[in-house]
Amino acid sequence: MFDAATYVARRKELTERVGSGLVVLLGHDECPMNYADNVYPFRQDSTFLYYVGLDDPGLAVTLDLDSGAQVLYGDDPDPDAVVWTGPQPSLHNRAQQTGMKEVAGSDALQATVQKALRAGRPVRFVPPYRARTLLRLADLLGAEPAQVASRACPRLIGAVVAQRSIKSTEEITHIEQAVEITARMQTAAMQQARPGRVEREIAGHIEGIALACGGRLAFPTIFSVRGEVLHNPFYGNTLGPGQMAVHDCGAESPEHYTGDITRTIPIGGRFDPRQRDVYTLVLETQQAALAAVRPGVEFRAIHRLACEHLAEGLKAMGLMKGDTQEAVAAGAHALFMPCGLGHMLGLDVHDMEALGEDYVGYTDAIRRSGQFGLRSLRLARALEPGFVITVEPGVYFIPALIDRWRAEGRWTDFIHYDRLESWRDFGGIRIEDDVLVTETGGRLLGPPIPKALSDVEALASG
Ligand SMILES: [Mn+2]
Repeated sequence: MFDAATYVARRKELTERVGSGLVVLLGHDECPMNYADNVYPFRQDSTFLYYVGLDDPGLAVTLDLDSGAQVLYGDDPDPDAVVWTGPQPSLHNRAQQTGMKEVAGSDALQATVQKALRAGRPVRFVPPYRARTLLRLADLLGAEPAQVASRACPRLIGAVVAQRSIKSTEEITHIEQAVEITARMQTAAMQQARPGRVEREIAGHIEGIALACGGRLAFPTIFSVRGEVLHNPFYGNTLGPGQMAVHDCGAESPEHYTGDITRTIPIGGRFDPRQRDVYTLVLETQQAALAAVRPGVEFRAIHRLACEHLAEGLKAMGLMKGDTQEAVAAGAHALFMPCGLGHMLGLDVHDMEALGEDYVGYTDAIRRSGQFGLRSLRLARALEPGFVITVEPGVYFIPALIDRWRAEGRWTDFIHYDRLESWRDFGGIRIEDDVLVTETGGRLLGPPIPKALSDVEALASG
């Protein structure tokens, strides 16, 4: 974790932003996998990590914004547990690490919350996404579980989003460390993705790199020759010559900051002419989008620019037709890119998504579109210095979507359905990098990761 001063300053800023009431920050408990004592690897809640930093289960914090009291709740280790866990720090030691003085047993939290409620004071918490946290909040509030989510505090959510959106220099260092590990994973996959190997062999090797570098995966790796399935968790295909593997992976740094990088790898080491055309289009689109990153520009405008770039290229390939701007305004290009151009990145790979995507990526003035494709854009609002974002255009040929749109007669003015028949088994291509918004533009984070067509071919052909 960072120095205590970092967490003290973050909590002070939160206090000033929110103003009054009792803030309750719940850390995570262990989460059983198949029986109580066999648990998933522990992952702390990211908002708790941000304000408290303590990476252990069973902790909570209250910030009394009126009195200034800050209390860490938890339990000192059971002396007998030392057999299983080895020596563990006391609650007091933990409090010192995060710059807090006052501690209390876990049981005391209920009384603190109930006292605030009885006094009619606002009890502020962020939306729970784990069942255990939801039930704990229900218990603390004396509410039905179904009522808890609606009592999450928009003012607290807004303050947390405002703070976590702007990455400090020390956070950027950790994100770059995560991207550096992720770069090794990408390079290794390019070297190992040979005809005859099975996807899981590559996925397993990549996961090992994350672990060996002191972190874990930030999300389940996508490594698939079925790249048109956007979040494909299946690793059972054998790599065949002439196929492409979409590889979207990210490591966490030891401090839980994440990387999120995608490359598309030609199996056998050479893209065929059609693959080259689409790869070049996606890469040029990404470069155009990256060049447009600067403070004050709405990310939805960069998304639109990227979509127009793709549609223009698809027209040149004979797959789309008509006026490019009209086609994109109508959403016809979403047949090929049905998702958003990118998202924020930080302690979460989709940073702060648990707080509510519309709080993170939208504002009162910039509302989410209901249009297919555009409605999946996670980030729309204007960029600010200190934002860390992904830029990840792609082109996908999704047979089920092509068939449905064709049957519905959708956008026949903009799409050459007949010509798409020979592209049904093409798969997909995505290229993704992580970018810091600076005062004047954007800076790619981490080391250069091969993406020029000839560099990727060179690595993939050994
Ligand atoms: Mn991403």
